[in-house]
Amino acid sequence: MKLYYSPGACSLSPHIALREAGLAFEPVLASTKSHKLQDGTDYYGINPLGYVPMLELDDGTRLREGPAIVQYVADQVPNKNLAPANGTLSRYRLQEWLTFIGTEIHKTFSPLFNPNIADEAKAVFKDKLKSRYEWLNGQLADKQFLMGDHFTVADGYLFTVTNWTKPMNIDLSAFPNVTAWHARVAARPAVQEAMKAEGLLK
Ligand SMILES: N[C@@H](CCC(=O)N[C@@H](CS)C(=O)NCC(=O)O)C(=O)O
Repeated sequence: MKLYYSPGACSLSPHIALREAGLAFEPVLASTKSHKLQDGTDYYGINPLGYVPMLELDDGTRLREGPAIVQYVADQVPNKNLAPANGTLSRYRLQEWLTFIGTEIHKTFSPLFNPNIADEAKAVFKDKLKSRYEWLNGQLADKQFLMGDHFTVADGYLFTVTNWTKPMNIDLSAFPNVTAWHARVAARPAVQEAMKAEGLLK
């Protein structure tokens, strides 16, 4: 398999999932700025939407959208409990989390990276993010991970986007359950490996 990724982008989520799963894959850097691979290949020719992540399976099938990719990865290794079994209520709970992270957190961060958006507008998105982290802080009060005692691909996704609070100067110190959860996820060997491979950690 090939994972098209850009360092520190939302593709870190499937990158973490693949390493947690222990599956063999080739990371292929597709810059979110130049939309080119390192050998100069135009990434739009591979993914017409131009964004990462994208997973290419061994038979050449291409899968887009982070929440779909991480569930595909989790389902390859059911014994690792990276996602509850399909058809169970817990699986819908995981999808509830992945959708929340994608639409309420990930896509609220995205305008903050856009140099053409005014600071006043960015402040609105930052306030929305704070309200979502306040909700998460309550949800994580009595849990090790989003789904309970086990790490799932939802934790890898939330970890990835929560990393962006640092460059965006969003202070999470009012949300101690979130910061404790973030440190718990950061300490996982697979997460450390993924971060190192992307040059985010020494
Ligand atoms: N809907 C996509 C969005 C992916 C996305 O926002 N990717 C960003 C990086 S976090 C990207 O590649 N941006 C560059 C671009 O859109 O050209 C998903 O959830 O996988």
